[in-house]
Amino acid sequence: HTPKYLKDYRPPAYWIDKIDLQFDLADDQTIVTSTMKIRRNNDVSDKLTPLVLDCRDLDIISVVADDMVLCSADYELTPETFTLPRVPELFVLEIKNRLVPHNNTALEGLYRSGRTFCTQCEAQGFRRITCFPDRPDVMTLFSCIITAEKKKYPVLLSNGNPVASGDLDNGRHYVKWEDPFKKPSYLFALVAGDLSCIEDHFTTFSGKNITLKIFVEHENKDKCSHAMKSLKESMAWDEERFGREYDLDLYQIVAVNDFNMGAMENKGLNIFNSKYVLAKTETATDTDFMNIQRVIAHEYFHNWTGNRITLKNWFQLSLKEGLTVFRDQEFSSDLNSRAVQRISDVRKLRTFQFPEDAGSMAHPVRPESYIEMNNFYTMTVYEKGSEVIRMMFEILGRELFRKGMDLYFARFDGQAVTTEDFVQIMEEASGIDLSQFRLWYSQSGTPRIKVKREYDSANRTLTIHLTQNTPPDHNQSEKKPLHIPVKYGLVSLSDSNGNSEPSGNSEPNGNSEPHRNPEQNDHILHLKEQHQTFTFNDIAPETRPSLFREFSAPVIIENDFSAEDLAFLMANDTDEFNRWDAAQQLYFMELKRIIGLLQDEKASNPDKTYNDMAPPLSEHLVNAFRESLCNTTLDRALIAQTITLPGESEIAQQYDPIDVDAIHRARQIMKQTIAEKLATELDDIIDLCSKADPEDLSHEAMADRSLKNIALSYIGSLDSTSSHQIIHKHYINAMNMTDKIGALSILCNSTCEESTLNQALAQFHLMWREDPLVLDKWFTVQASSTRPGTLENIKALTCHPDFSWRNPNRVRSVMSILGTGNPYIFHRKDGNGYAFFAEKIIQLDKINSQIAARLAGAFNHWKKYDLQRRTLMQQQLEIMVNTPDLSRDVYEIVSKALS
Ligand code: DPP
Ligand code: ZN
Repeated sequence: HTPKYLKDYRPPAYWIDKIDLQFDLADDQTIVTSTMKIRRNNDVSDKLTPLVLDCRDLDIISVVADDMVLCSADYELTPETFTLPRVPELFVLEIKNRLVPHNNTALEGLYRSGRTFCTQCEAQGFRRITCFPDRPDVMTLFSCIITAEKKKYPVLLSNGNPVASGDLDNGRHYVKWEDPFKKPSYLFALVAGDLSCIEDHFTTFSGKNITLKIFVEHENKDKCSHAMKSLKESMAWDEERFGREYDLDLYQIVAVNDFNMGAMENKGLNIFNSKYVLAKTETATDTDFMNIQRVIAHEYFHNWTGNRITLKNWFQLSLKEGLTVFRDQEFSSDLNSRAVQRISDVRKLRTFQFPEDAGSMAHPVRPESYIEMNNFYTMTVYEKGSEVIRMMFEILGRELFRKGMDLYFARFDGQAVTTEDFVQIMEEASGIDLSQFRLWYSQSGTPRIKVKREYDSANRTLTIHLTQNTPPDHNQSEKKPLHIPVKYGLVSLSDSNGNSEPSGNSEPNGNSEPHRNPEQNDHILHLKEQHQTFTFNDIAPETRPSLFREFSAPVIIENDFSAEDLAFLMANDTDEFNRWDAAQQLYFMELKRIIGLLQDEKASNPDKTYNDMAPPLSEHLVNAFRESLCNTTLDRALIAQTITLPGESEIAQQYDPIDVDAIHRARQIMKQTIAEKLATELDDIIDLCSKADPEDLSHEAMADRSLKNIALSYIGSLDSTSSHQIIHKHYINAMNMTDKIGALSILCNSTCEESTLNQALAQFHLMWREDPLVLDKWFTVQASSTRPGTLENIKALTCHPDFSWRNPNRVRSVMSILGTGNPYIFHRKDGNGYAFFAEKIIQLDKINSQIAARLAGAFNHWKKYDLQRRTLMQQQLEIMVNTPDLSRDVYEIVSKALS
């Protein structure tokens, strides 16, 4: 399990100009024949340089080099490499090998999902199909002939265009595909199955007519229209916003049930987890609909940012992922609500990326080493990577950023490049120096920004001191100051536009001039030093600065705001994101106060449990909450976001050690108090928001449902039969999945009678047992519960006849929820949560190591807990790391956690 390092990168020794693949598919085995035109890379190799191809446990049948049949003594085969010691400068190599796809439970390479054959090659799955230089900088022309029994596998697909097809003997048939674009092997795809197809068309801006096809199992044909609509929206948006036109005549999407990732951007043949394709209002929630739109767009956008321009090596993953996430976030913002989109993206970043950046797997956006590449498809590479692009977008401004993108496409089309190439292009297009900015790619950790204000009433000046500090970690023992764009406004009652420029600075240590983007209303302060001071003149006394508007940098902000300042910003800030954030800060402040009171009470009464304590909530918080709830002018989707409390994991980040039980209890007290004090207001809102047509997917209808369901969750938190009856009634009357699962999830977290809950769950199961995606939700709501007995129920769920360790969605619906979504249960003080979890990781590792490694990440923060929990988690990590034949995936995660 040795690491690979960025510093060891060397260009490939040989190029593969062309590969012709043939797959002979049958139920028991598949024969793969690969014919490669190989050319020495004379820049780095000579005739003594051996040809080393990647492979992974391949069963080779025959090898032919330039028509010469080789015997096994002529080549060297190890589990991971195929080597020919001496080869000519230019030659043809044919390798035949045997695969058994139905035994492939890792779901990498060629495998079966139900009765369908499919592939997943990113990052290094192609080497499980055939011997090849399986690295993204080897770009090759692919053709692919697929043969299979016609009746069982009428649909045979690969990348590019179909160029020939026909019937063969024995009821078999074939289709030949050719992809006119060179591509790295990770973008290869093949599908064979008995599938339905829905078809549509898109006319590009140059008038080209593109055929769009979505392939699904026959029974799902009525669930594709939203995905198709989203695809057309994506194609139009990429033309409009980035001038990018689609380049083949055909765009195909296939939905499969067994898939490790969300979806895969294979050239001309995207393969999707069915979760991100299939939807109708009876079976999918509003969130599902939004996610489908986003993921369809994301994979489509990869055609330019990822496929046409690809990666020089896997360390550059964020070049395509960070950029493509930025593009899909912008797409979702343009099509839906920008503020709501930003809030949900930031919530995701804070809940998942910030802890990753502070834990044992912390790594820079451009990592410098990996043991298993699959472990680096992370929140840091994706979400922080997108924030880094977003900061460049803010620093350059919309127009210069677009100019940079145009130049990027023009310069690097058809090439495999690096994040450094991207930053250089942005500098070239804009003339802006990004040398310090580059640190965002190489330095890990979340910067903390301390804000201190000083108001001089005699001179009417407001001075803001900003101090940045990134805690050291195993990547860098000393962190340099970053270039941080601070988008800001000044909020006062007289000038609620909040636009004022700071005057020159008096501090000696290099304070920058304010920079203004002509096309933007907000100003940006450029924080580049560790400490910088900005002074604003002629400022009214009640003015508050609104900093990091729209969350202009992925940092932790430590404000000096009082509850009163926050209430003021909640009411008056023109930046919708910061209004929401002010509310969140206010909740945090109150939660921390309550947690402190709980801990104090426990310290003086060690026998008491937190459940017996109920310190009262501050009146100002209830009032602020009431004002948000009853705001009749605001978008209801924003109200829903505003009245959603920070989650337990987000609160936990503010503590070391983390007191899981106090955090849970404080949040519960807050919910219950609000539910009691604002019962009438909540009831009114629920009524008001219950009028939307259950099939309506407009923003307003979705907003109403989200506000109604969050309001219901407050009611459901009360320990009273009448409130349980209200939720139950909503469950019974729900006319779409959003409302159905919303109410069921509230019931699962309530103190309602066991029989009521069991009856509802049984009814739901009976209704949806045939629909795997809906059944996932049934598992998830139960695994998310904080009722007593949840861990025992989760254990039982993993033995349920409908549970399978082979299906990643099903595993995630229970295990990921327990490991990352339900801290109160996972961190049970007796350690049973940890023991169960580790045992299952070890078992799952034999089936699907990629998913097992994901789960193992739940232990990454073990050092942040109290001694008892820490010891228990450490024990489980030791058990895992000492397991014989542990995969390198899980090994990397647990060994890094222990080190
Ligand atoms: N398919 C994954 C994604 O699009 C990996 N490329 O993010
Ligand atoms: Zn992607």
